[in-house]
Amino acid sequence: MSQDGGGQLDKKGRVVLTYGTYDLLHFGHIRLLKRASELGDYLIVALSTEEFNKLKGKESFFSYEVRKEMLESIRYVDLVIPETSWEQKRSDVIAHHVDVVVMGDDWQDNQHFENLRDLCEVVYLPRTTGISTTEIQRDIRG
Ligand code: C2G
Repeated sequence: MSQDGGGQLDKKGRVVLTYGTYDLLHFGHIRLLKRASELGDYLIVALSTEEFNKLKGKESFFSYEVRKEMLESIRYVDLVIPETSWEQKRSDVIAHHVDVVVMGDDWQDNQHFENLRDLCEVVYLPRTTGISTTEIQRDIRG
């Protein structure tokens, strides 16, 4: 159980945090979120804003608000917060009393996440093969 500042046991229990753009939501995203939620009691998704997507070299089809609305409708997701910078991860982990940060293994050993290991666990889960936002966009364009 994670502790809040007042020493009260946090009612959320074990807190999980993950990051992503989650554009054109698909079953690869859903399977990641399901598995991430199974690692704790409360799942937070830090959702990339359109400005941050630019820093990642991405441009999402759906706006931040629509992507947030879709994530909030998923039973595995308890809270959606904005991801606006690479540097916010440490403060996110501290502010939300995160016990484990989870990402798909395309991020395996990435320093943005490895640097969190003094604060919380870091877990990489196998990506779902055969599906990606990029492939969907390519297939729709024909
Ligand atoms: N994912 C997956 N299987 C897929 C596609 C995506 O498991 N077929 C996972 C990714 O590994 C990631 C999450 O779903 O953990 C969200 O994927 P993206 O929206 O592509 O996230 P990304 O752009 O990698 O953003 O600060 C970190 C970044 O914001 C991560």
